[in-house]
Amino acid sequence: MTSEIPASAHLSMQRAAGTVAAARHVCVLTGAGISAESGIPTFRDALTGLWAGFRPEELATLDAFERDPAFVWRWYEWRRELVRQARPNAGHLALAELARRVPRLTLVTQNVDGLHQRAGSVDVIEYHGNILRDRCLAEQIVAERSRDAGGDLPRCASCGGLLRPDVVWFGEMIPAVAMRLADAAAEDCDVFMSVGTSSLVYPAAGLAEIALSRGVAVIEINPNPTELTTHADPVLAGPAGAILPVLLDLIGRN
Ligand code: BV8
Repeated sequence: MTSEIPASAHLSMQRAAGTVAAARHVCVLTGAGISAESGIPTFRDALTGLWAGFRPEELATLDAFERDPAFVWRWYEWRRELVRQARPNAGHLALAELARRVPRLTLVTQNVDGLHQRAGSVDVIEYHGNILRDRCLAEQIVAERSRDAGGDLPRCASCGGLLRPDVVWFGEMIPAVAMRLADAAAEDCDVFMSVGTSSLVYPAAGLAEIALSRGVAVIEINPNPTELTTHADPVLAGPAGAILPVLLDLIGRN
């Protein structure tokens, strides 16, 4: 066990490893916390500097974008640069390896940073989109940037309209396929793991509730208590980058 995991957690870790090792289908939901150790501020920490004082719900919205696209793009370009410089951490890598050790693993992420894919995870369900992709505001499709657009706002190469980041803003629907696949996994899994999320944002946070309603084990990995903590068992209180590799190691010995 690493020093970041208190000795009191050993029993919980063993229980969690046994539950995951015995599962036919593991469903994992990750949030901003799993990317924190890659240097990407968690969603609620991302509002510093120029954007301090804004709540995510105020900035990550279509209204905010339509009101001041340049201001919102500056926030996204700042975050894109952090994502480009980031590397997957031990938590991302452990989940990619775990998928190779259990019969079936569905990975649903609220994160828009693409780090799970860069860690080797496949078929990642990007529940809130991907910050590195552009989407045409008018055509509602992923689009290339026009190279000859003047001004400071990126424009669509095919129609010349405004581009927006290909993420799901507050008040917007989750992409239908992502929603359907994630719901199906929460309905079918034998164990649900909630990793690095405050469990505040819906409908993503509702996935754990589906698993709880079915009576399957819901394991939480988070250094802090969340809305889910009182319902989860076991709760592995610590950073994902420390907990997940140990869990993987214990599973490997099962
Ligand atoms: C919608 C993309 C409706 C953009 C994001 C009930 C049902 C349905 C909707 C609602 C509802 N109640 C309220 C709503 C509305 C809203 C909502 O949930 N609001 C919240 C604030 C109450 N939901 C929506 O608007 C959703 N859409 O409902 O549409 C609709 C219906 C019909 C027709 C049209 C529309 C859309 C929500 C998606 C918003 N987009 N991201 C972008 O990134 O810019 S959400 C955003 O929050 C990120 O994706 C982020 O991942 C996500 C959740 O946050 P967390 O990941 O949990 O991050 P957070 O910072 O909160 O927490 C980090 C955690 O990590 C902490 O717990 C910390 O302790 C932990 N941690 C820190 N370090 C570590 C760690 N853990 C492990 N290891 C570490 N080292």
